[in-house]
Amino acid sequence: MVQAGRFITLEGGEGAGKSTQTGLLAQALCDLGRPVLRTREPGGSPGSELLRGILLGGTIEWSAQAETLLHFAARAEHVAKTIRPALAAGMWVVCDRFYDSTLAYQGYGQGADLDLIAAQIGLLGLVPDLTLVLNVSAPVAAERLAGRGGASDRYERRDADFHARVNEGFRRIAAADPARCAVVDADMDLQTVHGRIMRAIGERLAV
Ligand code: T5A
Repeated sequence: MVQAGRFITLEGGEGAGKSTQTGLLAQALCDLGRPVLRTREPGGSPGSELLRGILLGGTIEWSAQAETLLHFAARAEHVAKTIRPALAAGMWVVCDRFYDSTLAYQGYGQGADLDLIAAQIGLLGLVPDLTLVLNVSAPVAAERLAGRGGASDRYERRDADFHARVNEGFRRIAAADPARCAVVDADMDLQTVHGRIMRAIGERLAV
């Protein structure tokens, strides 16, 4: 019989180091002999990657409600085509961002109706087993993003007040659901943060 898979999401503001930590976590789980699927949002399936291009690029300033629904359209496709089949096959799915990002960015950041987002989450019908919320201070995040270089996307170009609201949103989300969310201090070096993530996984999921 195929064992049930696990669904782990990583969340946080810009420069928190989610993408890097998603990679380290996926590798560590592989090393422990788990079948792992690493994925990301927006994206993670062909249709969702198409919507990612629309959401991150371009010059259209969507209404907060339209932007919320575009993220959920991408997510519905990602869940149906990638995440659910992997979980059904017993895989550990490690996902860089999920619905908490819509709550934080479109809800707390852009002012979209939080009840509308909650309704979309309900329709999705998939809750992560564990959400790691990476918490980084603004100066450290700014230094990392400057060090990384490259072109900024539509969200990174928003002002400091927007990013402060997003970070406050993540704090509220984690505080409201401590059974699902583990807050990880992400200001330290890569391996220290990775160690904290592995400790949180060990405490909350049987690895
Ligand atoms: N979005 C997404 C919404 O608005 N609503 C939604 O519903 C969803 C799903 C996605 C954007 O879409 C928005 C949020 C985002 O703005 P993205 O390109 O996927 O865009 O961007 P991010 O998710 O923000 O990912 P980034 O790659 O830009 O940032 P990360 O993942 O936080 O950081 P990472 O790992 O790339 O690291 C950044 C740099 O810092 C270094 C890394 O090497 C890299 O150079 N670094 C560290 N350096 C020192 N010490 C550490 N501990 C470090 N960790 C990382």
